[in-house]
Amino acid sequence: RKNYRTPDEVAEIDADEFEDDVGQLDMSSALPWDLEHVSLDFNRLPVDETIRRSQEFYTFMNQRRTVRFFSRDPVPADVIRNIIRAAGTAPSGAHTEPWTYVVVSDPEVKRQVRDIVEKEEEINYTKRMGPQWTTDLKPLRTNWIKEYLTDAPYLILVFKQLYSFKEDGTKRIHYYSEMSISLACGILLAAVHYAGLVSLTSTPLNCGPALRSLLGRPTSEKLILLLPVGYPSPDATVPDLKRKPLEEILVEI
Ligand code: IYR
Repeated sequence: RKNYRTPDEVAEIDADEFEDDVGQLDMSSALPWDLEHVSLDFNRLPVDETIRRSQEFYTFMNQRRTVRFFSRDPVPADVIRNIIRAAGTAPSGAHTEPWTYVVVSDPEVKRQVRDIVEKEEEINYTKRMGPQWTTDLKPLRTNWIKEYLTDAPYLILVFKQLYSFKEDGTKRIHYYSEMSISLACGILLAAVHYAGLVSLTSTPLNCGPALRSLLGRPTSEKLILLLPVGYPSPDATVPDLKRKPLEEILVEI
């Protein structure tokens, strides 16, 4: 077998994931060669029910808001586990499932996460982000004080696995891991919303390595999303944002 990739093969792999491991290609696929294909379990709905559901789901998802003010009220751990199960149903390149979800409820660890994030975010806001970015953000009234990181009963930290290892110890390439993890994050947000909880999609700049070490994750994993999850505080406010109408986001050809 050739130990190089054809241009077409290279084009199939995200540039940021194409590593210099072509010499390590081996014939053992990550999934079994003789993987069985079974009948699809599919329940076809009457078309009027499909129309109704599509409207209902849109209306429901349109009620989702990013929330920055959390109640300290507890949430059953099984709810969070089910939400993670739902995120884990996302499609992934070559079914590599390139994700690790770290759920933090320990108050001391939440405090340490908050310390790391606030320290970096203060530098972000005052030095790294620059005047254009901070000006663009002003209407959202964010700053580097992150009370939600200790108020919310759970922090979900989503890590992307850049690669993993097969049973025989060889490296398993994770194709399209960035897209796969993004899809999983979308499902995660929908699952939180469906469970009647709120979240805040936060991507703390420059905190990845420190949070990865704090949580004992390997260097093959990269922090993608930090999601406080819980109930909103009773006096929570949100910016009065409007979403683009369909005409602005849809092109029908
Ligand atoms: N990460 C910072 C800043 C921030 C950036 C964007 I783009 C936002 O939409 C919101 C905040 C923070 O969490 O405050």
